[in-house]
Amino acid sequence: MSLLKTKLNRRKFLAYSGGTLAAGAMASKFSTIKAVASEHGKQSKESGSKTVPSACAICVNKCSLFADVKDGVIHKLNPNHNFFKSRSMLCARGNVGAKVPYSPDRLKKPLIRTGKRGEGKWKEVSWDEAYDYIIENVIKLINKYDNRSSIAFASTEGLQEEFFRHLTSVVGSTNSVRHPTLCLASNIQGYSSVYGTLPDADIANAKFVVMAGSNRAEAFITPDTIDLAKKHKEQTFVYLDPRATKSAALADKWFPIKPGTDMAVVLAMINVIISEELYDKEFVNKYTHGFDQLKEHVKENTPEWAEKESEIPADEIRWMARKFAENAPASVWYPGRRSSFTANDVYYRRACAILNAIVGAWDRKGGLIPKSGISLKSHEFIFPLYDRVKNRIDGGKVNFAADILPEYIKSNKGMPKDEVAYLSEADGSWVLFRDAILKQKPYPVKGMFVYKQNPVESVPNRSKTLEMLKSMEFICTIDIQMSDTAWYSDVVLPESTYLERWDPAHSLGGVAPVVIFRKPVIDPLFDTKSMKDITVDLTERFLKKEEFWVDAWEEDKAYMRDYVKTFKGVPMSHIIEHQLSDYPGAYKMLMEKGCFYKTDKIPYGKTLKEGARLKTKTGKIELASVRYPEAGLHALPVYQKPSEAPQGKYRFVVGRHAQFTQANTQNVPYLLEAYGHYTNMLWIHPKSALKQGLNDGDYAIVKSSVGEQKVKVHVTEYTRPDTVFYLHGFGRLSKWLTNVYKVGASDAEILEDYAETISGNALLHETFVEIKKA
Ligand SMILES: Nc1nc2c(c(=O)[nH]1)N[C@H]1C(S)=C(S)[C@@H](COP(=O)(O)OP(=O)(O)OC[C@H]3O[C@@H](n4cnc5c(=O)[nH]c(N)nc54)[C@H](O)[C@@H]3O)O[C@H]1N2
Ligand SMILES: Nc1nc2c(c(=O)[nH]1)N[C@H]1C(S)=C(S)[C@@H](COP(=O)(O)OP(=O)(O)OC[C@H]3O[C@@H](n4cnc5c(=O)[nH]c(N)nc54)[C@H](O)[C@@H]3O)O[C@H]1N2
Ligand code: SF4
Ligand SMILES: [Mo]
Repeated sequence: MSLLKTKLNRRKFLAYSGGTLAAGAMASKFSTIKAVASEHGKQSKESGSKTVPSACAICVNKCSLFADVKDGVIHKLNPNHNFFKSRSMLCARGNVGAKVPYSPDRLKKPLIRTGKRGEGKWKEVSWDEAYDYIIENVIKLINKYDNRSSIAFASTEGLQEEFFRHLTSVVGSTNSVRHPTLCLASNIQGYSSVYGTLPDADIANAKFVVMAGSNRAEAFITPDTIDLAKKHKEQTFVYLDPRATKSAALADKWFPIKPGTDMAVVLAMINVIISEELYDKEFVNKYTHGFDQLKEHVKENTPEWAEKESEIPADEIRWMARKFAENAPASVWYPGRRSSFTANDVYYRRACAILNAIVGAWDRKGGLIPKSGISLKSHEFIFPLYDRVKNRIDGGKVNFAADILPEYIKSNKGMPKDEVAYLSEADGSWVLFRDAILKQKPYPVKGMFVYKQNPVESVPNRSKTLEMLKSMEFICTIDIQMSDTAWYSDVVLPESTYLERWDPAHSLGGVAPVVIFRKPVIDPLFDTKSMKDITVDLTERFLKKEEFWVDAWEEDKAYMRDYVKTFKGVPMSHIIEHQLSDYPGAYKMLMEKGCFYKTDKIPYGKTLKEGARLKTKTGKIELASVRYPEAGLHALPVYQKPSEAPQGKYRFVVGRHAQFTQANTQNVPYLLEAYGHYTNMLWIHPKSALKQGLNDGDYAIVKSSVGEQKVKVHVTEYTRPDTVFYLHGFGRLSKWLTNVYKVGASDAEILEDYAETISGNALLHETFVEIKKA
């Protein structure tokens, strides 16, 4: 639904889903951190010891924790043993979180740029000065372009993100762009088209698990990572990845699959299961739609065909299919998380979902489990109706959408070429969004707020992102450190770290939902604020500017005044109490046990009960989609052969490491030391290294059509000869990230910017690179 179409239905529009209440240098780095901490200890008025419940914010998992604080200094963070989701674990990153507030590289005061953009000249200012600067610029831009949508809002999930989104609504822009189209948008779309939701997997009880491109041993998702590591005896774990990651080390079988061909394997498994009549007939009849179409569709997809595509032996595919059916319903083709892979990703994820469905491994012990949540009381979210607003810049038909499709997919009739078929109103599509800004089509967007996101490193094709930032007349970034995006901004606001602020309660969906929250473990060390306070302060100041509201309704202003009153006067603890008010005793449990849950048992079978409906058009599991053909897409997942690497080039893939979160924790000395190398390295197979004349430890230039980087060479059999890799988050541009500034190579710099046009997800595995000795 378009925001503009909501005029008639103005008070009903809950715009955003889930909105609740309303190296040698190393040693010296360590001592600096210790010095900052002990310095703070001297200053702190607190004395004695205390234990404070809160939650980690270093990655998406938000593990509940108890902090030990001594004399006002964080001594240690401990896992919360009540928090069953993480199975009583805080990972290495979570532990090192104790040092985050004391990092010498963190932001300490609001900053306004004084030199040229990206030159790194800043002046420290008061919050009042920063706010005045922001308000003046926002009003100037809205007036200049006569359009509130001329200001964009970019953000990544987190418990304070809802306040940032409120700021979006105050300014009144339709242009918000969030992290899903860099991460899991195609996964959500693919699974939802079959089940109406992206489910979780019951790894603890599954007997047969296949993970393809989900490196759970290094890319942590709780509880899956821990359950996999504690693998029970009856479990068989098969892992498909062009690289031998730590997950491969845990696996019973690892297949170095040819990148981009996973769907061929899934279709062949479906083919075997159907042709050998191993599927669950009763389940298929009762709960699914379109089985006959599916049967017809996969007729030609034999294991022998899939072997040619994927390079996994046909016999092994047959074995996987039979085992998958034999162990059902305790069988899982793991849905994974990041799916910003290749151009047929949505169809691929649909195929995975279908595989699980035909053996009846849905909503039953050991299978796929629909996500459930604990619904918290929320504030109705209102998007004010201003006159000076235009539709999203990346929405609807855009005449350049074909530019972001890789060549080989352009002939595929099931792929939209002039728009994103299922563009999320709140999330947008990052790659299209940036192109629309650069092309100034359909209108100019010249201002930008960025919250808890670092698009310079997160969006493929870094030079293009820099070009976009340079085209802006105003950029405000809210971060805890000088990210590369902050480095190119005009005003930088320092948020208090997660250990220094209250965050609202949040329900973590999963096989068994649980609510967490954040409470300050220590007082803010520097002149920082939470996003909530920043939003409230700015809303209050905007309210004083008559000229800002000329195109608003009186009731919108009243709503904003009410918002300020609610969030300014009321402590967060009261807000959390309100959020949990449907559950007697919940608030007390949250404060004492650090988390709130109704049960830690998985509620199997809710969607299989008589009369239950899934959120699909038929209410059933749609093996053949009813909606897709209406949108000009295929009803069934169609395989598209990926491009072969051009002569002398290699496919570049991305991935994670247990010590680092995205492009976020690389600057932390302890984690860099634990990683061991202090920099990232190019994984290249010995045969390919020989061809390129490279030895282990040499430096190489890795070049794509959009950029090049110099990187140290790591010759290893842990990657396929046609595939190369180096870790995300290095080769940074911000000089204030002192441990990683220009250390190693940036992957964003060399990734070509393709997108998948059903969900709008970026494609991070469609780049081929040349490699030469440096
Ligand atoms: N430690 C840590 N944990 C994290 C994060 C983090 O940054 N650090 N981030 C969190 C977030 S936001 C996300 S989205 C998840 C991401 O977690 P995952 O979804 O597991 O993503 P990646 O680590 O990116 O792993 C992708 C893997 O796919 C492989 N691969 C590449 N191409 C192909 C292919 O065509 N087929 C197959 N089968 N494999 C392929 C790559 O080699 C890589 O090992 O992790 C979450 N957890
Ligand atoms: N090349 C490449 N691109 C990728 C990926 C990849 O593997 N390779 N992975 C993709 C995936 S799966 C994802 S999810 C995205 C993630 O991309 P982003 O959402 O950009 O995430 P991060 O790189 O972790 O950057 C997060 C920023 O938030 C800041 N931050 C941390 N805590 C706080 C806080 O409490 N308050 C505020 N205000 N700021 C905070 C950090 O300092 C950092 O600058 O990247 C995607 N893009
Ligand atoms: S997995 Fe690690 S980094 Fe992520 S929230 Fe949990 S403890 Fe923190
Ligand atoms: Mo992600």
